[in-house]
Amino acid sequence: MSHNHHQPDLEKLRRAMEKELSTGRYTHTLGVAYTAAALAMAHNEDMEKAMKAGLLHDCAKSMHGSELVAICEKAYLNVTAVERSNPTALLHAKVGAYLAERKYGVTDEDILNAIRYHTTGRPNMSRLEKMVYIADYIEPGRKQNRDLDLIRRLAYQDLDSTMEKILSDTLAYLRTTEGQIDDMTNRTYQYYKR
Ligand code: DGI
Ligand code: FE
Ligand code: FE
Repeated sequence: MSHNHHQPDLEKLRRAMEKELSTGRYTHTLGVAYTAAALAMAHNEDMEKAMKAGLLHDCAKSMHGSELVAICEKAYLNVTAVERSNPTALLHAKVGAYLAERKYGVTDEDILNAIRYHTTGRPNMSRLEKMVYIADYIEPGRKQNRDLDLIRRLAYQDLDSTMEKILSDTLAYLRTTEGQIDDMTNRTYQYYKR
């Protein structure tokens, strides 16, 4: 079969997300998928994998915190105290990776990790993981984040310094909120800090 037989696959995932997510979250999802694809073009990486990860990255985002915790317990996925304190922010990524595999049939471990680590990042990320993490932050629908124009330009030039900047800004933002900082977020920043 031709190389294009992957396309219906993407179209199927897009329709599934349109059904699953709120209008606003679906619009964000398309923004992340196309931004991840553009980053893949700029960095000579696999565009289709970037689209797939982008389309699925928030697939668990419409679930309630209690539901996210219940899925983790049922699937024997470890839930830390910090994750339990803010499941919507911190568990939708872990559960999203689980659903991407079990419900949406993704087998590629790099795509699953890009979904799993899209909120906190992790040390020594793959290029796909970094592109999805970054696309989530810079997609065209994002307007609040500081220095977005600078970060958007940097993203097409240097993935690692973009990670450093986003993590530094995210940690600064989190310190102004009630939210507990996940140890993984700190570790990712330490890793990418020059
Ligand atoms: O799902 P999105 O809203 O598209 O974006 P996201 O998955 O990157 O992040 C959801 C939120 O999680 C976002 O406001 C940033 C926040 N976040 C990132 N790291 C941490 C965190 N929140 C807490 N409490 N602790 C963290 O370490
Ligand atoms: Fe998310
Ligand atoms: Fe997102």
